[in-house]
Amino acid sequence: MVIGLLTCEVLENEMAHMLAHDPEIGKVTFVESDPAADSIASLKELLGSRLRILKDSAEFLPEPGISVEVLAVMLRVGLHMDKTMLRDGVKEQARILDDKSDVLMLGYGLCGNVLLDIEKQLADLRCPIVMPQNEDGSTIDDCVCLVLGGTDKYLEQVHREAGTWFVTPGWMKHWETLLVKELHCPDIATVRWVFKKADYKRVLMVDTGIGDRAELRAETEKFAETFGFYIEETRGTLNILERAFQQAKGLLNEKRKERGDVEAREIETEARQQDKQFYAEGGNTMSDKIFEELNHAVVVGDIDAAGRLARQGLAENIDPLTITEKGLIPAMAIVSEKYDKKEYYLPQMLLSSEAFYEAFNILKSKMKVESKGRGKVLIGVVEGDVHDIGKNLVRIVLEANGFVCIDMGRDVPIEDYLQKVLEEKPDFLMLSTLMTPTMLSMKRTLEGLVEEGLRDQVKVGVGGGPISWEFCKKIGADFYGDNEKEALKWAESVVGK
Ligand code: B12
Repeated sequence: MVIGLLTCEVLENEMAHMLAHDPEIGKVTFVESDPAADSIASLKELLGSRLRILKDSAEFLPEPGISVEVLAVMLRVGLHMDKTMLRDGVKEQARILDDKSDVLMLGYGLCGNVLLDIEKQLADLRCPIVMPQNEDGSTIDDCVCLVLGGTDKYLEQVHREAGTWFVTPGWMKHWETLLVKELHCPDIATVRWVFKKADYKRVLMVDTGIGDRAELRAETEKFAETFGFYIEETRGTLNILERAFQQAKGLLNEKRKERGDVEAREIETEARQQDKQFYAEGGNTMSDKIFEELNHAVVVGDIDAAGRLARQGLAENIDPLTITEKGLIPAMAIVSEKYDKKEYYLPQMLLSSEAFYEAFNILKSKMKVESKGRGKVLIGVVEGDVHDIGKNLVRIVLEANGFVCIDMGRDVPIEDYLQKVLEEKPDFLMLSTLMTPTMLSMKRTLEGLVEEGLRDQVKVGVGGGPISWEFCKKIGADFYGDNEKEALKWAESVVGK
């Protein structure tokens, strides 16, 4: 009987090691694809005649007389950069493998909750699905968590130093693809700049004991030197991966006994509400040259021009609020749209944000707004997480629309939020996180507010890739927003437009 194994290429070394050292596996068939090329080479060495290579999984036929056979497909690591691509890629390949297998193992974690409920979404498949899990039975967060040994170990490390780049053989091999190609950074200097912006300091080498340790260390040293990080090492584990594979084999045995089709269940549809046209279109017809040029400067990320044009506008006695409304807000809407359409990537987004603030800070100093503006917002990324691009975008849009924002930054300890709520008495507390392990910090911040008797004083909004309305309600927050426009819409509805 057949275990269909669908895995990300970042785990190729771990998978190859696991398959090669399991004596129960009679045959491993690898479907040839770009990402699989290297693993095939190392598997050939490890598996010898137990390895078979096919061009297409459609050609696969199980070999008679073999009790455990593996049909493996590897997907490229670059899918991680785009939520829809990753979800669709995994779903599509799982469906193909389902046809040829008895049990499916997904060599993936929640990956920022992109694969949360994937079993439900694939409920119509014949095969039961197994994914690597923490000891408590929850799905593992991601490949880093998998080799570290669980969410607790991940949190321990990010709380020690949030600005950590985790290194496994897979991450080390693919860092250039991920950081240069997929993030669309033109060169290493831009990657260095992205890391610097996020305050990265440490590279943590996770040694699982497989592969060539000296080679991994040498590569890690090169990486650390390139980006000016210090290196630490920690012991990793393959236990979680192996446990999942044992579970898949267990299910194979059960199936062998039962042999019967899995009842088809309804596929749960994605219910993400797409925001409609939000920004007023009429406001975008720029007659004034300064507005037009300022918009252009922000869109192309020309920091100097943005500052110069803001000053020029003030010198021509144009109201700073009008300059913001006509020269900056439409620009950020364009940037956001370009990002959604994949015309822009992170470096461009960061540059446009900087150009925005260059102009906005000049204008802000001349604005006659009440000290609280339309409302006071305390905003930050939760403890343990340094992903801050999304939070910055939310802040920009709120500030540009007259809200006063106190930016707490990233990796912010819970006590700091509580202290600031007490001191500043904001109308809103907006919390962001991009990683599933640090969703716990979000929950704890809400608990802290309740414990300190501060919960009723402030409306709490939450957001970031893995967050959902369900989670928002579970932790007792008031609002969840999928993007900066929703955040603004909510804040406006609370304060009354
Ligand atoms: C860019 C990025 C990075 C950059 C971060 C640069 C920076 N300054 O932020 C770099 C390359 C440095 C990086 C590092 C790492 N990353 Co990273 N990264 C990403 C990536 C590709 C995009 C995130 C992003 O900026 N998106 C663009 C912004 C505009 O979107 P956004 O953040 O979602 O924000 C919008 C909404 O969510 C919402 N929103 C956000 N906050 C809030 C708040 C409120 C209140 C509201 C209402 C709305 C709201 O509005 C925003 C604007 O529209 C994601 C994958 C993905 N597609 O999300 C992975 C991802 C987050 N990273 C991931 C990982 C694993 C890592 C590393 C651990 C890798 C490693 N080997 O070390 C490290 C992190 C270490 C650490 N300690 O934090 C995983 C996390 C998995 C998990 N465990 O949950 C992800 C999900 C990739 C994946 N699919 O596996 N990363």
